Amino acid sequence: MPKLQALIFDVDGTLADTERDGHRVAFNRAFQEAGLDWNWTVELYGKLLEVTGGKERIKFYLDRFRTDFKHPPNLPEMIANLHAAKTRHYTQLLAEGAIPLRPGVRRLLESARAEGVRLAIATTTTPANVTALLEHALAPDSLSWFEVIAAGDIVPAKKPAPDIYFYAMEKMGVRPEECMAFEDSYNGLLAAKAAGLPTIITTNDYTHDHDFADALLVLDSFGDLGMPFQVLQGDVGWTTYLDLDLIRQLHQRAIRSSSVA
Ligand code: XBP
Ligand code: MG
Repeated sequence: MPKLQALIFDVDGTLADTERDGHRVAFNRAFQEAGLDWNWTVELYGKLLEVTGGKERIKFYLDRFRTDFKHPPNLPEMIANLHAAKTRHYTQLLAEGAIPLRPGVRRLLESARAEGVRLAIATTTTPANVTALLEHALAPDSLSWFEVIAAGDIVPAKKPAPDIYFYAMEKMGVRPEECMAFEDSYNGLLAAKAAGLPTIITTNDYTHDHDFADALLVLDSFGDLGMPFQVLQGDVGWTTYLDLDLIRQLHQRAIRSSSVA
């Protein structure tokens, strides 16, 4: 039976609640700086999250919500410039310590390292954003904790396409049945499942009502000592936080029931 070798983590919404107070704020700062009257409220941003990737999200906003906006001849360049400014604002916010890791994330990553379980990242966000989050919220040297950081435009098709997971697994030389994926959203779950990975979901304010029927387990957080998780779907017995023992149990269960490719 395949053994669990690697944990592959999504970033936004999974390692940290970056969307509402991080990405959204950074987009708005970039729009303001460019003299645009675009303002992404907390509620509107929830709808925009339907599309992953910042550049793709700006395009989606114009197509769906700003049909009045007269496209300049160089729209892709305009979007790329706005997005570069947004990345600058976002990484600045992280450098100021605006976004902490979610409960249990540090504990889980540290225990995986201690036990020699391999780690990787598979995210649609820009690589600079991952670096900023890890260095400021986890540890200055924590980029090196991850064997592969698969991020952003490294693959042309973003989540829900499985490509970013295929990329990470290929770089690590592991098979899907040797991994566990961690996601927070429907698009993320679609990507991981299409890559054949058993997936554990940790929900947040933007994603708690997504369809997670295909997930192995759905939690409201990874939980921690003194900060138990709520189990929204799945069976964990008496466990109150996600640790490697529970992940291994769930992995074996998934393999046995052949619910993964
Ligand atoms: C994350 C995203 C990202 C960020 C913005 O999705 O959708 O687009 O919101 O990042 P996931 P960029 O958590 O599924 O990876 O602006 O750098 O693209
Ligand atoms: Mg996510």
